[in-house]
Amino acid sequence: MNKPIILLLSGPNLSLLGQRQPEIYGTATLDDHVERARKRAEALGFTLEHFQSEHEGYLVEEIHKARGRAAGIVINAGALTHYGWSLHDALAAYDGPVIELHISNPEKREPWRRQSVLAPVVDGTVAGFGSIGYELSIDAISRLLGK
Ligand code: CA2
Repeated sequence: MNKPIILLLSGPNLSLLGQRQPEIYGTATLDDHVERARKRAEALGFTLEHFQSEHEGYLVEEIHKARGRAAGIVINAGALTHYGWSLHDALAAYDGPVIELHISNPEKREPWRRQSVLAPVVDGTVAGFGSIGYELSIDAISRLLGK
């Protein structure tokens, strides 16, 4: 039988992780984070799919495609977290559990990072735990699905 899918979405500039600002984001690359999430998902009986884009509309399209297909979504929308209203609307139309994920803790940073337009349409937020957050987010989706 096919394993349920968890979709991990990565927004703008996350492709640069590991190259700059290690004091904020650590030294791991996006591939490193995805592999941590994949290992955890597989250990819990899921298949992980990952999609990264610098463009809001491409992320919206992936959320649409996830409807009826993916069991849950983990999204680190990058700076779109703070103003990406089309992501808010797309997630509002998605039925499964959604976890908002941040490597840093936006609450401790600049004031403009303290607003998340995604927060009203997600089940919960994991922030400030660095790469551990990727595993915690997969755990949260699994628990919310009752596994
Ligand atoms: O802490 C997080 O995971 C963020 O979602 C990361 C975003 C930021 O805009 C959010 O406020 C919090 C930034 C993504 C990575 O940006 C980089 C820029 C240059 C070099 C490395 C990473």
